Amino acid sequence: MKKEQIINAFENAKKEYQALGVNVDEAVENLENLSISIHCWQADDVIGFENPDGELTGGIQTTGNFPGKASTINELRSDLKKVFSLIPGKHRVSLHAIYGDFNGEFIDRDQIEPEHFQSWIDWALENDVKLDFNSTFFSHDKSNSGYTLSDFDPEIRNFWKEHLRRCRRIAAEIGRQQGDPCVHNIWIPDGEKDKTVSRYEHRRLLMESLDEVLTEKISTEYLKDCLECKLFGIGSESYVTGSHEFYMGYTVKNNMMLTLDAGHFHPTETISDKLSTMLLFVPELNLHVSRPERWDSDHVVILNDELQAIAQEIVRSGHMDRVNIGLDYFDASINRVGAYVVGIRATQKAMLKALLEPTAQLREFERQDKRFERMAYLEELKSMPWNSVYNYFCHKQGVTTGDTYIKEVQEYEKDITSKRV
Ligand code: RNT
Ligand code: ZN
Repeated sequence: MKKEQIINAFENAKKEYQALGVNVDEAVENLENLSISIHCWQADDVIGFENPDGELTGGIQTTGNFPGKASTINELRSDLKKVFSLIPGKHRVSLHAIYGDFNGEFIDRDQIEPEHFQSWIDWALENDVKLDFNSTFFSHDKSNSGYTLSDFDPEIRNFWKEHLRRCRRIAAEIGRQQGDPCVHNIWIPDGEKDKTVSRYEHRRLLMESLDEVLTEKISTEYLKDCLECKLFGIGSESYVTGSHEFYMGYTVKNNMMLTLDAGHFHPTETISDKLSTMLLFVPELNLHVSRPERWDSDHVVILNDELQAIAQEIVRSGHMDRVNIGLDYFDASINRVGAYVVGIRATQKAMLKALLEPTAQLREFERQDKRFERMAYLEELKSMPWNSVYNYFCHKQGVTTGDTYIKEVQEYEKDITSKRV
C-alpha cells in the first residue's frame, strides 16, 4: 500500500470515529503500549532443547508435519526475529523450561539453573524484548504416572517441587536482569483417563506441594507466578487435579495471579465472561489466548467472536494493566512463522477494535435503559473502518501493511525454513 493511501484512509476513518466520540490517537497509543507475550513453542511443536528426540506428553498434542520447524536455538531465534519484523509493537517472548541453552548436554529438570537461560536473557536485551517463563511439568519420565506435584509418591513430588523452585529462581533472575517482572506460568497436567477415586487426596497433595514451594517469597518486582487451570486433556479426560475451582480457590486464597486459557473449559464455555469476575478477586490475570475447535485443540488464533469478546472485556473493565495477554497455540500443519503472524495480528486487531469503542456512550445508553440504541451502535461498530487504523499503526511502526506479510512469510519459507532437514 502506498503511503498516501494509508494516511488518507486513516484520516477518513478518524473522522468517522470522531463523530462517535472516539479518540483514535489515544486508541493507537494504547495499542502501541500493548505487549503480547509470544509463546516460543509454536516454532517447534513444543519439543524444546532438553531432549530433541523427546515426545510431547501431558495430554497436549500437535498434529501435522509441515516441513521447516525450528530444531536448534538459533533457528528458533531466527524465526522469532522474522515474526517480530512482521508485527508492529514491542512484545515479549514466553519460554518454557525445556528451551534452555543446554549446549548439547542433558540437564534434568531438577538441575536447571539461571545460567542455562543467560543466552536468552542476552538475546532478549539485544532484541529489545522482555521474557516470560513457564515451568515444564510434561514430556518427562517422572510424569509417566500422569501425576507430578500431586503424585502419591513423595519422591516424584520432591523432584517436581525442586523443578518448580528452580523455575521460580530462573524467572526471578530474568526479571531482575530485564528490569521488568517475568511472568512465570505454572501449568500442571496431572490427571487421569478414567474414573478417579482419590480426587480429594490428589488435590490436597497438589495444594501442599504448591504451598511448600511458594512460601519462598520472591519480590513481584522480579517475578509474577501464575497458575493455569484445565478441565481435561488427552489421556486425562476424566480427572484433572488442577481444575478451575482448584486454582480459583488457590489464587483467591493466596492473592495470586490466575491464568485463563481459552481452551480449558467445557466446549461451549468461554473465558471472556470470567474476566470481570476474576479481576475482582485476584491481583492480575494471565491469558492464554488460544482457539479451541471442539476441544482444547490449540488452533491458531483468528479474529473470531470470542477473541473479540475477550478484548472487549479487557478494555471495558478499565484494567488493561492487570491483564497479561499471552498466546498459546501450536499448529504443526501449516507454515509455523505464518501461524505466529496471523495469531499475533488477530490479537492486536481485536484489541484495537475494542479500544475504538465509544464505551462511555454505550454505558450511558445502559443507564438510560436504551437497549435498542446500545444494540444498534454495537452493530454499527462492527463495520467501522478499524482496519485503516490498523494499517496506519503498522505504517507508523515501520511494519508492512495489509497482506504483504504473506509474501514475506513465503519468501522466508523458500529461503530458510524449507531448506531445513
Ligand atoms: C496445556 C496448557 C499449557 C501448554 C503450554 C505448552 O493445556 O495450555 O499452557 O499449552 O504450557
Ligand atoms: Zn495454556
